[in-house]
Amino acid sequence: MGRVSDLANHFLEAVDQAAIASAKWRGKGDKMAADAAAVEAMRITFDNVPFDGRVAIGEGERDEAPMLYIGEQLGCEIGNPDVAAIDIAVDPLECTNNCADNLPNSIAVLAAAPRGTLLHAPDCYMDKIAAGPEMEGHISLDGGVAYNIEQVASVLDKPIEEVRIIALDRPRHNDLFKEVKSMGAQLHLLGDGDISAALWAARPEGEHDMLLGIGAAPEGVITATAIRGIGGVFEGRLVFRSDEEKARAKNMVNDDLTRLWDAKDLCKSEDAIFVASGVCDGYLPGVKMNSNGTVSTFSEMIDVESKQLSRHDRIHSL
Ligand code: VTB
Repeated sequence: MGRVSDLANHFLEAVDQAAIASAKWRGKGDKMAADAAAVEAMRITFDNVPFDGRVAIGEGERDEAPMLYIGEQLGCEIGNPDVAAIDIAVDPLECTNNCADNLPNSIAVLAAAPRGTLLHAPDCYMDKIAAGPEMEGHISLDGGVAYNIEQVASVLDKPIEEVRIIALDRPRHNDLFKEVKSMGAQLHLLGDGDISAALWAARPEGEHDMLLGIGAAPEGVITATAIRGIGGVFEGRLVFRSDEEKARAKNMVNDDLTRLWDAKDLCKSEDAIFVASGVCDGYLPGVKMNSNGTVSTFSEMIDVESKQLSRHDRIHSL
């Protein structure tokens, strides 16, 4: 039985191909076409991967998505008991809006882990907190905004005025913004892309100390996998916009509707991989179309077990 990490290069290829396909749609104002191109490129790549794969988090339910729908089987060894049975949480184009408008931080991204070890997160919101390894055991969503900011200041030994919070720029965060400002901490607002933002907050070279606020739940699972690998804090709690959303979630997470999930609850295995490839410059450099007809991609891989983060600059011939 193989391990997920044995297939790491295939996963890298899948995100690189998705990035290349969607990059052709940068700045054309058509986010649906950009997303569809990424999905198709990723789907084709998976067809040749020697694994028994399944989409745990994808483009939606089967009737909403022609490809990479939840439960879809992937790979060229489906059902073979001698190969690894793997679940994939995929966002073929994270920040579709930004790709359509050629703005920063659009990435093709996925997490892979043994079958059954990634939470089948419902398509709802998630309240999130993320920060670097030094904050482990010192912050929690349950602590509240003021407590968490004070803890960052205390653990990182700096004044509250220098604590840097990143959050999605959404009206639903107005109370959060008021609280951060009333404490005197720095607030950095982000149009889209809270996977990148959480990783900035968790990494020492990032320009933010903590991510706070509500984003999409499926992306929370992908983020949790990455943070398990690089170390740091990630917690999330599902947020529902309607009773219908809540009822759908109940089928997926049983009675855990109000549960506080940490990174190890969302990605339960050490044998997990996170890969991302830049589409538009930002968290990662975007795809470059070279003058000789080749294409350069810039991706990153995080291996949860070895705790290795590696950068991959690759040249593809079309
Ligand atoms: C956020 C953002 C993502 O979804 O999670 C968002 O980080 C959900 O929030 O990049 P809104 O409904 O307010 O946009 C994305 O935009 C796409 O996954």
